[in-house]
Amino acid sequence: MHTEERTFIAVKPDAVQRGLIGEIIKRFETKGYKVIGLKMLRVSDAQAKAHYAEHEGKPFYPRLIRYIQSGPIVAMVIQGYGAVAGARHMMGCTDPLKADMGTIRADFAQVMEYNVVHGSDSVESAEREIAIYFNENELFADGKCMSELVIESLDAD
Ligand code: IDP
Ligand code: MG
Repeated sequence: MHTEERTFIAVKPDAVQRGLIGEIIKRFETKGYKVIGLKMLRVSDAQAKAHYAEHEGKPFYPRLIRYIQSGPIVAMVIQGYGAVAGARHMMGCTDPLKADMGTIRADFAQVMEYNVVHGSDSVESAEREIAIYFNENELFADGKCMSELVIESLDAD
């Protein structure tokens, strides 16, 4: 049986500051992924540490923690078929200089220290990262599609 995946996406502080929230969300929505969770927040010390635990000890780690806490982020969970790899493909690789043209990082960023967007790199990371930022009751995966809603409301009359 085919099942949809969900993945954690963050519009990073530089992109929020530059007014790119809508542009970035739009990319994922127009691809067809469903936004099932969305919030703006300041990343706490504990969240930053948990999110980037795999990078602790690397030379860029202190700067990365400062970056993710340098202003509010927009955290979201999106859902769709192959959404983890699909979203990563749409983001482009970590270094915007090497990202394929047309990807979010190639189109909106110059350097990897400010690469505008985060996306989980596996289904396991996605579930771990979602839990850092969202409670399950903040996710809305069971929404009916528009045509169902229209039929329901027309039938109700
Ligand atoms: P990803 O965001 O493409 O998954 P990761 O290797 O998980 O890339 O690194 C997390 C974030 O840390 C990157 O998005 C980038 O902002 C930053 N970063 C990664 N590698 C470097 C580096 O070599 N120098 C500076 N910043 C880096
Ligand atoms: Mg990563």
